[in-house]
Amino acid sequence: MRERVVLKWGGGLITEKSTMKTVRQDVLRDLAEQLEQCLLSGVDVVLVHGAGSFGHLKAKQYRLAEGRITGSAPMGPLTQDEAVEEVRADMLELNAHVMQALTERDISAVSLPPHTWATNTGPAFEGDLAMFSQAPSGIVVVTHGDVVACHDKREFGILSGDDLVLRLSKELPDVTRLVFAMGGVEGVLESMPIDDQPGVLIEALTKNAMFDDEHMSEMDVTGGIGLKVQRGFAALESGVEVLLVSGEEPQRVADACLGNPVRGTRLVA
Ligand code: IP8
Repeated sequence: MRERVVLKWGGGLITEKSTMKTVRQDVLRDLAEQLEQCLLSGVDVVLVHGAGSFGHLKAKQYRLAEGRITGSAPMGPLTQDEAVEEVRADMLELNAHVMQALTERDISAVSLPPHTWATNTGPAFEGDLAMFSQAPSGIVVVTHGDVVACHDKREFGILSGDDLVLRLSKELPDVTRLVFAMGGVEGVLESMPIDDQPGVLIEALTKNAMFDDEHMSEMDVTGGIGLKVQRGFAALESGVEVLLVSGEEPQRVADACLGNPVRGTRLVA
């Protein structure tokens, strides 16, 4: 039985976060090459990607994480319903870039966008995860953060890729590792980078340790690094190794996925 890794490509890594719908093609190409290495080394990968500037900016403007809002002043030229449709379409467009990068490395992959199979938000979202383990070995199943329907009065909400990776890590058979590939940092930092000083990397992070919970709430509708750490500890408790590494430095994502020594943050019990 091949081992399986759940890998998240952060939205802030694969897109220019503050410029609407801008893909970092060179980063995508490099990440796809590292993913290919994992497959060739006998490790199956379930890939989840974030939204970056294809999701957060519009979702923020139209307050989609809060669900249906009635009686407020217009939030822009679109209605909330139109914004839901546009963000879903934008996420499909980003997903198409991800799939294209995989195809260019001859990686066979299948995409399962959450608005077609998941409802409700947070770690207890509903949806059949069995589909993710039914793909033959060597095929990468891909999903992503999305706007999903909710069963309560919110009607819709944002399902983060960080909630998807937790549930996939816990519920799919044979998952040994959960790897978060991030942009702009080498892992979890003790304190904010100041001027040209990079900030101090925490190599082993315990649950109660303090860290720099950088969250660009003016841009992000989900939880930033704090959410990754929280979901990471929940995955660790079910016996999965959890690493947070830079997706911008050569080889680190592949090393993390393959269990090789790597610079980054490892969560420890
Ligand atoms: O970037 C957010 O997913 P995340 C999804 O994985 C949207 O938290 C549509 C903003």
